[in-house]
Amino acid sequence: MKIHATIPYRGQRFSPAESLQRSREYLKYMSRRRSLRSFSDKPVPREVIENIVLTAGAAPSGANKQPWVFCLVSDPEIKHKIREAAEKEEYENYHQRMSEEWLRDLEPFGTDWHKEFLETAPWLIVVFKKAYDLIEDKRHKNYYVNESVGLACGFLLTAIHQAGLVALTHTPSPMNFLQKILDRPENERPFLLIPVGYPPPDAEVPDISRKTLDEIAVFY
Ligand code: IYR
Repeated sequence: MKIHATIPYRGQRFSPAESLQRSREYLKYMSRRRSLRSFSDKPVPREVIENIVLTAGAAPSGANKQPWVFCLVSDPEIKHKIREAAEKEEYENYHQRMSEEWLRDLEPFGTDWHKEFLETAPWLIVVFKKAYDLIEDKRHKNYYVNESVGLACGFLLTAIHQAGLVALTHTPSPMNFLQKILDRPENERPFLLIPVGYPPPDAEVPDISRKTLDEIAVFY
């Protein structure tokens, strides 16, 4: 068994006072991140998207298997196909598959089956999880795949915010149409569909609040 060689840790080091200051600033900065359901069609340079994806790829993963693939769609024809397929599923969801309670919970957000943003946003990032690796037709195990890919998506969202872009974590359901349209192999399963772009000039977001520390934290 070969053990990894080690290298010095390159993270920055701070005093407790600096940590306090930095944590406050980051909280303020991240608190302004919001999901948007409309996008400007202003182009986003490809290298910005590349950097965002590489940031996502820096997330931790089970046994460092990095069980993710990011499909980056700017082709209008493919976006159109994705929109059509997503709206078909969402129409069924809103008209019969979602429970009364679910529809009531969503009512304040004013969502419906129309997904215009899937064509307006200059980029669609379609995140796939690799249930297992396929190397030369041989299956290799991946571990904690949902946790790992969820973490990568978190990194992705912070990188999107940092670049002054906005996104929506969209989950059309079921979403196996993405595997077909993007011609992905059978070990890859769609995880999230994330339109990315600049916010439109007149962007509005729901006036919602976040839970307090008391509601989300328990100290022991
Ligand atoms: N996937 C549907 C419904 C939907 C579900 C939840 I939970 C949301 O937070 C938002 C929407 C849609 O995208 O409209």
